[in-house]
Amino acid sequence: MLTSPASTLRFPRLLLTGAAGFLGRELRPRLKTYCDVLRLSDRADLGTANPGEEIQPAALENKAQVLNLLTQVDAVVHLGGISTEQPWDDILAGNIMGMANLYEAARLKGVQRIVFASSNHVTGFYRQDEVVNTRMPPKPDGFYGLSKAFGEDLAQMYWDRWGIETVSIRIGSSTPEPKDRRMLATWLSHDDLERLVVAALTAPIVGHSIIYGMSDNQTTWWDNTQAQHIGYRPQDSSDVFRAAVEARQQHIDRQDPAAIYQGGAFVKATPHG
Ligand code: NAI
Ligand code: 15L
Repeated sequence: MLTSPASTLRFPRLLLTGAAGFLGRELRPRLKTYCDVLRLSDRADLGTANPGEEIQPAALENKAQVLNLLTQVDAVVHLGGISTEQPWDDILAGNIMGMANLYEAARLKGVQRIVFASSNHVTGFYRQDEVVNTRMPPKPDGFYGLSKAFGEDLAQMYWDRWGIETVSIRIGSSTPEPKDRRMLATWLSHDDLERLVVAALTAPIVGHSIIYGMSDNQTTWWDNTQAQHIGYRPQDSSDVFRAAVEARQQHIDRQDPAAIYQGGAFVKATPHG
């Protein structure tokens, strides 16, 4: 948790999808600071509601459930969906139908701002010796990354046609610490994740903006110059972990696609492992 909140703005009601997941559990107490009521949703168990929380289970592919979910909501932080390379049917349900249901419900219910957890795997087939900016064409490294590219395009269409604003955050690797050499470039601390999500919720005008979710890491493959209007200033860096990570992983196989491409092991992941 941040010692002082990243914004003084308060929303009457925020919706957090994917709230039972890894990042959802991390953001649940943090987002409560920025709203009167935090509506939590997932298809997995969310436990009991704390003060100021309401729990509303939903399957993202269920249009009626998602329509109900968006009732009387001021903004959405959308983390729900498949988060790794999985069989296509699961990705189709959670990330394709789920996104379409979410945005159509937002249109029907008058929700004006969505923060979409996209992924660095939208551009996972760029090489680790390239620096990618947010205007360069996608190069998804699998069906998962492809589904996130679809999500970003859907968000763009709902901005152009219906004026619903989105910040698509291409999250790198948001873990307590960077686990390997790749993550020295892709790491996003949980405190910086909070800063970024709050900046995306509160920036005055965003249209549809894309930003990479990374901390202030010395090594970086991503250029957020085109997203400065979001006002995100990372405060953490993977560099404090560098010596320990390099000591743990001294050898890199330079012929391995996982070491060549930004998506790492995702570039060779199959839905079956
Ligand atoms: P996670 O897999 O732990 O959480 C996703 C949640 O979505 C789960 O609780 C799951 O039950 C729920 N979900 C999946 N399919 C659903 C469906 N059809 N209907 C309703 N709920 C469904 O993933 P994590 O790590 O918490 O990531 C959250 C989001 O951020 C995901 O969208 C992921 O793609 C994205 N992201 C995360 C990164 C990370 O470093 N953790 C990196 C890049 C993107
Ligand atoms: C993602 O998109 C995944 O959701 C997450 O589990 C991490 O593996 C991350 O990318 C990554 O690239 O490290």
